[in-house]
Formats: sequence, C-alpha cells, structure tokens
Amino acid sequence: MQVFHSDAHIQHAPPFEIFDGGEKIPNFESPERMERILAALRSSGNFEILPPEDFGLTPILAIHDQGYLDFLASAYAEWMQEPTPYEKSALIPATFPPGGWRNHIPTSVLGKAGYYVMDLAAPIAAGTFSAALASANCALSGAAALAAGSRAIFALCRPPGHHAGRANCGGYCYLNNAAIAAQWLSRHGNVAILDIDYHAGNGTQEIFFSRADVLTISLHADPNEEYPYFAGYADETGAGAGLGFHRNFPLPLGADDALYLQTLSQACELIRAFAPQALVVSAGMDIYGEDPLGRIRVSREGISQIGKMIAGLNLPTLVVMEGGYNNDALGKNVVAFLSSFPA
Ligand code: SP5
Ligand code: ZN
Repeated sequence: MQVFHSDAHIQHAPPFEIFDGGEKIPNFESPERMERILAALRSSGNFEILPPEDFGLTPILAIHDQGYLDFLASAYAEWMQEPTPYEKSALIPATFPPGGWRNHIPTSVLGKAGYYVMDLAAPIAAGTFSAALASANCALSGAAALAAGSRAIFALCRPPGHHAGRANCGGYCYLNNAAIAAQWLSRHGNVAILDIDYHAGNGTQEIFFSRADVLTISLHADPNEEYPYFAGYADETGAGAGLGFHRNFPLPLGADDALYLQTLSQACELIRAFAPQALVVSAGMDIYGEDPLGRIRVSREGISQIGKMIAGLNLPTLVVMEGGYNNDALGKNVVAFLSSFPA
C-alpha cells in the first residue's frame, strides 16, 4: 500500500497543552507518534512511503475560510512580537467569544486567536502552519492516487484534522485533512467520510452539514460525556439540502469490540445505500482500550475487524490518520487496521 507522509510535521512540536482543570501538560499529540507509526510500517514491509505533492492553497480554501488561513499563517510571528513576560513557545488564547457574539474579528493576535481557536489543545508553534499544509498535502496526494485508480491509500497525516472546522482549529487539529481530500474527490462524484476516531469529528460535521453530495458518518464516545461535548449527538443529521446526509453514532464509555462492530455495521449499511464513488476514513486509533485519552475498549483484534468491515465496502478508500496516543501500541494498531485492506 502507498503511504503519503512528510517530515514537515517535526517542526510542529508544541511543548504543552492545557488539560481539563487548567493543568499544563506535555502535548499528547507529539512528533514521536509518527516515528512509531513509520517504524511499524517499515518493519511490516508492505508499505511504500512517499512524500506528498504540493497542491497549493486552492484546495484548502475550498474548505477553510481565508481569514482563518491568514491567521494560521501569521499567528506565531505576531505572537513573538507581543510584549509579554510570560512563556511564548506556543500561542494559546485565554479569551473566547461567547456563542453568537462574533460580529467583530479583532486584528490583535490574541483577539484573533480567541476568535479562531476552539479550545486549549491547539497551540500554534513555530512550524505549525507549514506542518498543517504538509499534512493536508498528504491527504490530497492520497486523493489523487485514488482518482488515478488505487484501491486503498494511507495518508499519514500529522497534525490531525477532524476537529478543525471552516474557521477554527481545536483538539490538535488545524486543517481538516479528510475534508480537504473529500472535497477534492467530490469533483468526480459523491463521497462518504467515515470517522472512527474516538472523539466526534465536529469539524467534518460542520463543514459538510448542509451538503448532500458528501455523506459524513462519525462513531465516537458519547459527546455528553467526552470531548468535544458540543457536537456528535445522534439527532444531528444535517441541515437544508444536507438533511439526512450526516449521522452520528455516539457510543457509551466502556463500549467493547462487539458493540463497536455492531454499530459500525449500521454505518456501513448507510454507506452502501449512498453508493459513493470514494470513501475517506478518518482513522483515529484512540478507540484502543489502552489509549490514555480514550474510554472505550476496542482491542487490536477489534481494530483489525473494523478494517475488514470497512474494506468489505469494496470502495476506493483513503485512510487519513487522526488521533491515537498510546505510543507503544500506535504503530501496531495502524498496521493491524491497514492490513485488512487490499494492497
Ligand atoms: C485528533 C484528536 O484525537 N484530538 C483529541 C483532542 C482531545 N483534547 C481534549 C482531551 C480531553 C481529555 N479529557 C479526558 C478525560 C478522561 N479522564
Ligand atoms: Zn481523537
């Protein structure tokens, strides 16, 4: 299987995030995640690792807001210019506009950060924007390979993307790689996105909520109990022309392989009925039972079964890396998932 990956992610290394309760902790979404995955892919011998092509800004602006992209591009340099005695290794805002009160976009860097950043887990560091662009290019390169006839491709993206909306970053995500790839593929016909990351894919949900040509489905921990809390409920099924073309499958904390696979089979039925010409999978391995951020209990064998069920849809499939934070298990889990697909 071909894998698209870029070393540019190494420059995105925010040293910290602010955790629940206000604690400053080492960022879970670390460059080491990629080292672990690459090592496992290489030792399996079944993967060809390729650098992405540069698709420019046009396919990214088809998904993301111009003002938001300008903010991502300039935020770190502007933050470095700010006179403050505090640590400035990465930008995290501390003031957010309350819901509905967004009639002004401030021009100051902290004002813009409050406007465009969703939470305290998307710090903007020196290499964040260039890494996010390279990550999106990995997804786009995978989409182009699918369009050229490949059956299954892995976009080894970092940073991840599914919490990034049209005009926000959050949850370690800056550009929505899966959405950008799906949009690019949607020029050729209908596309489905299946999001199996442990956390609800709020960004992907928002981006395609009013569209009927991109079916979006997310399986995730119940958002009433788990991040991102504000999206991912079962009654959110799309709007306008997109009504019926978004589906959420919230799972109870503690869900096991059997419940996960039974729920996934319902999602797969919806995808079959939609009959897309391509499938994009937002693949987070934080569903694994031993993940430090996850509280559902999928085993490695379960991850392999999930891969088989998705591969059984027999669609051209782009697998896009999202979360997964148990570094000791991450490489093996990714290989277990991908090995279910035909080369
Ligand atoms: C891409 C991705 O997986 N992003 C996840 C971002 C999650 N950030 C917030 C984590 C909050 C964790 N709360 C854990 C409570 C369980 N003890
Ligand atoms: Zn996640």
